[in-house]
Amino acid sequence: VEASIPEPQREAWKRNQTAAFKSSDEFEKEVVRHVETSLARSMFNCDEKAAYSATSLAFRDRLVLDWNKTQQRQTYRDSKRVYYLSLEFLMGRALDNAMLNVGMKDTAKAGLADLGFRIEDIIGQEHDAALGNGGLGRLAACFLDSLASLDFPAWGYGLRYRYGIFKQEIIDGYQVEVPDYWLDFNPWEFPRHDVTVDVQFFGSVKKVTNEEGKSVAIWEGGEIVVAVAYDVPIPGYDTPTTNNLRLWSSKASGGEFDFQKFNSGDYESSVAEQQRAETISNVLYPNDNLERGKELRLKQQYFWVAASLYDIVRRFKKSKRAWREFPEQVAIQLNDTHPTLAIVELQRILIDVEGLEWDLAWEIVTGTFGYTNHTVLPEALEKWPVGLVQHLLPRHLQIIYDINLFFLQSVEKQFPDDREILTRVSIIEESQPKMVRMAHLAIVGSHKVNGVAELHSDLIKTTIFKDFVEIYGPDRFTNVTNGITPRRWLHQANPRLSELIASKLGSHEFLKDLSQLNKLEVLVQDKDFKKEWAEIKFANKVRLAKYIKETTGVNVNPSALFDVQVKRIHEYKRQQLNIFGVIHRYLTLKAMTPAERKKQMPRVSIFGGKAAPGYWMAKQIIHLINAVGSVVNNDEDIGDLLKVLFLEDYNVSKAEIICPASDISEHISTAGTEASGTSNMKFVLNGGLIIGTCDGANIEITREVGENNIFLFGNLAEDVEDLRHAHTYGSHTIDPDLAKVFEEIQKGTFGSVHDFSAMIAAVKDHGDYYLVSDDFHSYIETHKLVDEAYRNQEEWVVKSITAVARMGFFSSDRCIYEYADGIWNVEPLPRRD
Ligand code: 73E
Repeated sequence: VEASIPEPQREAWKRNQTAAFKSSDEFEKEVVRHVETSLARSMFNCDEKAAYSATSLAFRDRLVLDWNKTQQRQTYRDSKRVYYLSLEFLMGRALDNAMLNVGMKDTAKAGLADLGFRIEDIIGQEHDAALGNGGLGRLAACFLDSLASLDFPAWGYGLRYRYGIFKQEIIDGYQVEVPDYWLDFNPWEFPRHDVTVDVQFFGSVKKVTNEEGKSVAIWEGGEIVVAVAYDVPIPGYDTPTTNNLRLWSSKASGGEFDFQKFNSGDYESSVAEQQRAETISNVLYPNDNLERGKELRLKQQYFWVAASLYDIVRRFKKSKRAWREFPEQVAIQLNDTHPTLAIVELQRILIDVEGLEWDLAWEIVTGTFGYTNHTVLPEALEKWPVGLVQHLLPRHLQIIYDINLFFLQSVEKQFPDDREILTRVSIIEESQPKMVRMAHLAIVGSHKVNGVAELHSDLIKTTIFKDFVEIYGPDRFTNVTNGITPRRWLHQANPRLSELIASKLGSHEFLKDLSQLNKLEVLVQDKDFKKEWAEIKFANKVRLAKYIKETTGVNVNPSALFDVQVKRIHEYKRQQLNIFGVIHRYLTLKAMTPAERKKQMPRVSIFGGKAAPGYWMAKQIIHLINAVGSVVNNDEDIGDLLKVLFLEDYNVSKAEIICPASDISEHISTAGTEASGTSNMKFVLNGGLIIGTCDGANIEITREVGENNIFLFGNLAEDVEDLRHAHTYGSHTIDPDLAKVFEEIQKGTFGSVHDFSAMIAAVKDHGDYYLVSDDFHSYIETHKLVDEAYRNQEEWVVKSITAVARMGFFSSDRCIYEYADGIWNVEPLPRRD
């Protein structure tokens, strides 16, 4: 349909084109206009929420102009695009980010002040967009920021959950989950009621012979759920490129409800059908590093994958190119195995709908997809019962079996004498019930598989995917070490540090080329610079102390050493090791004379993070932290020497306050379990040092910042297996200091002996799978080194500056260049003025 305006009328359009505001006066005009028209309010009822809404709408208008132009340019140039498929996008707040990325925060600040508002209060009104659990979802958000900032033609595809990750409340020391209804007022999304896709579920497959005598499959019957697109503009930093994040929402195919059923008196069933359809995009599964195999989760996956692929294929077909060119125009990255059905869906579209031959279709499919693995934890590896897939997606199961057949045939040819390898690599696990192994399907259907840090990428090649390295050779496997966007995690979260750096480097260019931070290193001798550096850290700690006071009522001394562990609660991340260490510190302090105590370094131990609602042990860990806090924080012998806090509802916007305020942060997973970690990078980039194990990206952080600027401890990944074996089959002795900690807990010092007994038993009686006891001694000793190092403030600041100067590698911009080069084969598409 021709919708474009005819030539003679275009002059009028050009004359009337919307212009973005350029001054604070123009910005104010826009805000007032939005208050008065979009919100139908006036200066007599404009609260902070309304001012936030109007400010966001003013910025949204700006973004939309750039967004439209970017999309027009990308369509016109028709170069290769990247599609990032992720079930999670942990975006956090958008307004502050939009203001900074378009370079208009100062303008807005002045304008808002003139209208009677403080910009921080306005920014603080926004509800986080929390469509993710943790690192995997936040990584997707950082990648979107980098893709736009580097001018790549790229789209994100995800689900528009009505409920994001739950809000955490702590009641009597226990986690309580409250639904996160975040869509009340969301100015950042554009419903596209005209962009819909019908997604089919259930039904059956019929084989028929077509006119050419070819047997073709017809998938028929079942039910249709409609996917509606909601688009979110993603502004790049210091560039007009504004990319698109498309989130799908589900609705019943009958529209509001089925009128026929309604008229025939079957009102209830028509409403029920609508509700069933809407359920699909209703809620984010709150599990991090855990797959529970729920049917609705598989429905979510297919719904989102089918809608996204339909959209991508539709866009490709507009270019009228030959199908073989598809991989030259389209790169699709699978963020973990969650979107693996996309491989099967594209094969289905090509053979069943477009009539391509299997081999050509399969070449196109494998040329298109890349797969990122994020975890080796067995409980997180996705498997779906064959019966469930058969029921929900009968045609897809057939295609999976065919993919597997051709794959196993080729493996058999390659290794004719090895029957075992076929069982090991098969996409179908011959268990009771049979399962589809999604990681195997993802590897077979992609041209590149990558891990997210060097150790992790090596581990997958030598453990879970070892056979596939034999089959495909090492080149199919690669590493892209994770990164973070310096725009949000330095410039936005720590404006004073960002400005100090900019003043020394002469510009803000480092925000687009983080390697420039290395020019700071010569300044470690500059007294004034060091003083200012330390002052900024202190000011950030004062800000956090104020937040702690407001939210917990506890006074903390900002001069104390702030020790932070904020991340999802998981046994492998070992918050239990941390809290046992805190108890050890408490007991040590209690055993001292007042004179000895005076010589100790004051500590504030800060915890935060959510436990999956069904993860009982993680919830007990939260409970113990809170229980220890209420004893220690009220102990007069201890005073400021030790405070223990659990900060409720850790999320992206809270991380922006917490990261800049840490002196030391903890990244202490059992070696070989944390694929990368990304908060380690955020803390170091903000001038905090870290205590960590030789795991994930900690190892590369050490390589970059130098061993003197990080506190490493604990057993190495290569020794874990033997240690575990020894726990189970040898004699298992518990570290004596840890044993004392256990005794104290069991005495009831922190209440609830019963509640905490399982945590102790996991170490003492159940094989200490996470090596808490093995690492306890070196953990405690390393904390002593931290205390000692912190006494020498002069030296500490040198370490802090040196580490920041060497963090350039961990920008997510570097990741995007590596993906673009090594996996996607795409180039940026900057504006040509
Ligand atoms: O080490 C982190 C990594 O930094 C890893 O645990 C996390 O991904 C981060 C980004 O690469 C991760 N999350 C999940 N798997 N790995 C996961 C699995 C299932 C559901 C939700 C999240």
